[in-house]
Amino acid sequence: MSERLEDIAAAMVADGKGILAADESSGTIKKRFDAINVESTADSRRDYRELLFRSTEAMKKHISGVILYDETIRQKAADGTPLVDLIKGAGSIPGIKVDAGAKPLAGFPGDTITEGLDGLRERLAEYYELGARFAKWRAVIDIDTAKGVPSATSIGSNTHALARYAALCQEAGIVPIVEPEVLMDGAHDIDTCYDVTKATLTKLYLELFAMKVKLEGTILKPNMVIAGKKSGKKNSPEEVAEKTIRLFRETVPAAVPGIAFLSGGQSDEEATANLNAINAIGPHPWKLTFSYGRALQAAPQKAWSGKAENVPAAQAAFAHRARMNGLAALGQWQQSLENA
Ligand code: 5MM
Repeated sequence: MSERLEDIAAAMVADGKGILAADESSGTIKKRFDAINVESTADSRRDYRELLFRSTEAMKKHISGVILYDETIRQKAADGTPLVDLIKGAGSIPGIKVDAGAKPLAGFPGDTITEGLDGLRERLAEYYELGARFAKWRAVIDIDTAKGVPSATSIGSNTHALARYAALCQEAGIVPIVEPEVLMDGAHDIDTCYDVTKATLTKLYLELFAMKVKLEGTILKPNMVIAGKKSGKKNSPEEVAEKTIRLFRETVPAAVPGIAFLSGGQSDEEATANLNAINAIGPHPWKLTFSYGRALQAAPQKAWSGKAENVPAAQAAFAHRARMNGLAALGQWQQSLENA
């Protein structure tokens, strides 16, 4: 495969394909495993991720790349094959989460800042050697309007860090996935989500320009424009699609090859239906696909529940969600296919 950043980025958003976010840090995967009564050990984490990467048909047809955690990029399958080789063997691209997580932003209660820039140049060089051709950095922007969250300082410092990360990735021959996640957890309405996401994306592209990042060699991983979960409001896929696309047309340059959404706690089918509605109102200047963690993995995790005899059922559940989202990335999903 070509090593040019723009070619890697184009392959990450190839037609009908999207990204599997399997980069849960140790604390997050423990939470996921607790929910299915599985002890989180290096071996159980390996077994679970191995079953995903060995879902060959789904990987080949619908998964363009996999975001890994530091532990996973170094792990070997039970038969000794490096997990990275399983991913490459399925025609998919290995990627790596390089941020060190969101920490409280000093002086701004309720805001966070994502850390991890120190030593990043050296870590990227090592990850390149280990096979990573793209990376991910997630900035977390919460919404709590009564408390003045997010502050302009939070948006400014998080987007500045994203731009510094992106520039270092490109220097290392690695495509940066730029993820400014405006959380869907709050009590806000869809228009507040629109306004905060607009402020965030506007500042993000100013920072990326200032840092001389080549947009053709980047992928944006944003939230959809949607009401917060605690608002109790459910927006129709058509409203989510209309507002999300209107916002991107105002803020995301056409030079960006692709936008790969996070699912953010939406249900599996909601995340698929919303992505489908977004693509159904195209054409758009960028590819629009998925980079889902929970919305791709909740079903296979439940089906697996830590038992070797459940591996085929878990792989079938993963293949189903990958196919549904692959169709949604083309605007060809229908509700009736969910039960087929
Ligand atoms: C898979 O979850 C990722 C890792 O999160 P932690 O660092 O907290 O363990 C997360 O960054 C994920 O890639 C994105 O948020 C998208 O995942 P969802 O589940 O929102 O689609």
